[in-house]
Amino acid sequence: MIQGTIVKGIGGFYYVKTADRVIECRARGKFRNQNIVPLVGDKVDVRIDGENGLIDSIEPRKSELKRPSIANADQALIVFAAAKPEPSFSLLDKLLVTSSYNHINPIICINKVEMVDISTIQEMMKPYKMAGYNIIYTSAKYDIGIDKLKENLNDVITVFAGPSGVGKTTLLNRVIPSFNAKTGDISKKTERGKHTTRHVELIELEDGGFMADTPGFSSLDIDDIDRESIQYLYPEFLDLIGKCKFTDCSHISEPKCAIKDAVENNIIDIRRYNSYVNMYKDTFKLGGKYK
Ligand SMILES: Nc1nc2c(ncn2[C@@H]2O[C@H](COP(=O)(O)OP(=O)(O)O)[C@@H](O)[C@H]2O)c(=O)[nH]1
Ligand SMILES: [Mg+2]
Ligand SMILES: [Zn+2]
Repeated sequence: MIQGTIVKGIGGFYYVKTADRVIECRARGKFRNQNIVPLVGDKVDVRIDGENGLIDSIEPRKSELKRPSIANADQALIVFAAAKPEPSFSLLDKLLVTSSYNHINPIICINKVEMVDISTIQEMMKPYKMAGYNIIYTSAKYDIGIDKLKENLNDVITVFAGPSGVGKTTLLNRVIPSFNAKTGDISKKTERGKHTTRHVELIELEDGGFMADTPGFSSLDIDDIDRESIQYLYPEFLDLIGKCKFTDCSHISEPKCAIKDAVENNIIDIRRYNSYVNMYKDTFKLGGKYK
């Protein structure tokens, strides 16, 4: 039996990357009987049978995304452009919250940095730096920050997130030069349809680890998040939760709220706090859950 990671699945065949090669595999019948569908990203045990293999067991998944369909993603590289298109901070916050909720570590990547004055970009990203997020500044076009980005991708499975046109495919081509994916023009807004039909593939990085080749998906498909859980998905809140006057404080309108105090004292950025309030209030429109 050898161990490997499923890097591609097409028509009942699974391609499993082992230490030294990729093996074409079928899955054992028992999975179908148990209603288990092997996913790209699954860590599996393979029984070798001549040239081919048979997937014998699947390790429990650390994370699971539905769209793109991928197991065990460790990280989400959340890409926005410094300009063209202008970043949407509400979408950024949503992607941060949903990736953390799915136990996927978020990294923020601001691409196209050559288009905007660096001090303007840093000011723009200050709330996220204060919150403790890992932020990488890149220009895929001018090869800025690519080495730093690569360092952050070693040994783990990374998926892209972010709107289309920000440079995800261009970054992927920079990080893995042997992989030649098509970049799109901002004007082409046909991407969604394409993504839902295509197969996810994991591309191996030079120094170990994998990147999913899915192009722009602008929301991670998630299970519903309870209203009370949202606060735990804002990392800069964590030390203060439980220190409000009311133990079940929602940090919206209660008196003596530790979170609101921190906002007053510029320890928590007001933009992030407002984003929390919006997300919290949105759950009332959505029947109690954030979707
Ligand atoms: N100015 C500039 N343009 C870039 C940069 N990275 C990508 N682009 C351009 O942005 C457009 C969208 O890139 P693409 O990689 O297809 O974006 P995706 O939709 O996120 O995959 C293309 O025309 C790229 O050439 C960059 O760092 N600077
Ligand atoms: Mg793309
Ligand atoms: Zn509070």
